[in-house]
Amino acid sequence: MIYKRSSALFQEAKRYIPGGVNSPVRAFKAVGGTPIFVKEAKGAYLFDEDGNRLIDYIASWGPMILGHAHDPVVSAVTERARKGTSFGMPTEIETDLAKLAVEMVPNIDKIRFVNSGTEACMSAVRLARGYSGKEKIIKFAGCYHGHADAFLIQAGSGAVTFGSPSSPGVTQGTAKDTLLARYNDLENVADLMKANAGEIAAVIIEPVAGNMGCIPPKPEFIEGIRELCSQQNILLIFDEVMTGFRLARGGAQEYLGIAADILCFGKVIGGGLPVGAFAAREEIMDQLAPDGPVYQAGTLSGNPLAMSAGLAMLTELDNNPKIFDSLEKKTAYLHKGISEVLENLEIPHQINREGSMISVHFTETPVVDFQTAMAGNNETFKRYFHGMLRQGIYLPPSAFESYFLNDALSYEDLDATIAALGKIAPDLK
Ligand code: KE4
Repeated sequence: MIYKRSSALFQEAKRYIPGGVNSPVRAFKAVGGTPIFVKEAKGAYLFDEDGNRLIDYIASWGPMILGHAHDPVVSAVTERARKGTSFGMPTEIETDLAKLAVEMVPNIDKIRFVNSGTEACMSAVRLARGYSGKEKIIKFAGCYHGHADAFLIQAGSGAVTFGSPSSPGVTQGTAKDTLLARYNDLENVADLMKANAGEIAAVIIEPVAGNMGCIPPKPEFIEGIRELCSQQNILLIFDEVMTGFRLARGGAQEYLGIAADILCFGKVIGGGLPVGAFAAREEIMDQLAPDGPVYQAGTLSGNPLAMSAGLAMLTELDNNPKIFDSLEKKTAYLHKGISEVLENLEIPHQINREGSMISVHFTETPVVDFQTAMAGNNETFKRYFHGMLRQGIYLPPSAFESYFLNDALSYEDLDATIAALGKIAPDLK
């Protein structure tokens, strides 16, 4: 593997773009080295600027669930672009995508499109506060809901505490309204609710966490939160930016069999173009401007070009519901293969998997929350990441990310991935 051109492009990018990237996780800070610049992609393969072909396990961090440059999506976008890309006026295609999403996702009557998962989650929290008249929210350490101020909060000292800003620029004023809980610890959530009775507008959670690596909810955890929220008149927000249209046709609500009050989407719903969305039952969504008092807006929200990609993507998924099972089977196959290689070499590891989300952690301890995810051996992870990259396998460049399989991956690709691990695993001991 040579990365000469990627390295040169990265140097030039750093002259004009902070850190040389438009999103920090792409910069390889967690694993070292310089990021790979992609020239193009098709199906399960990335083709980088140095002519290397890489088997892709991030799928643009989720959106490319059917593989890159999926023909029906490409044709829809190409055709639509010829008619104009954005008008700042309503178009029929927005209603077409809204109707399909409402059909596919349980417990929602209406949906509002925005331009990213961050916007979706940020708007969902404002809506929850506006609808309930309460100001505090509970989020979970290690869960990521985008870079809005209310979410960039780390736990202070102690197990149950008010958050403190985890980024300069986030004010104490904002932080005081974000309470932090531990994922998979229901008692912790109940304690927080008790200590802030009557003040909590919503709990926002990744129903299957993907930003600490993949962390499945323990049995009864999400159900328990659902019950607590219902008993205490707190809205439950499922951040389904990752899980939506990936874990099942109806996302995590269908997969887990639990109803949330407000849903956030991103990634897959845009088919690779910038689309986020938030949705709920009518009495909540009708609080939104222009009919309701809760303001939310966006110049490019629902633009027909992005809608055409999202509509093509969701139509493909809706017409081929077997894809969810196919993806789950491929992920289970990969899980088994990786586990066998690492077991045989007695390399301490945990593999977390839920549907087509999976992650590998180099630690003896089960990874069930942010703290146990942090305990993973990052030096081993770095060797794992770069070893696999040299073998032509592109994994997420951080131990705190989930892999996202795409259905263009063949079993030969999965075998090649497992064989690559077999080659580099002795270096991980
Ligand atoms: P965006 O604003 O990046 O579209 O979505 C924010 C977001 C919200 N909720 C969840 C559960 C998410 O995973 C994300 C974004 N995911 C990261 C990957 N961990 C995006 C990659 C990046 O930041 O470049």
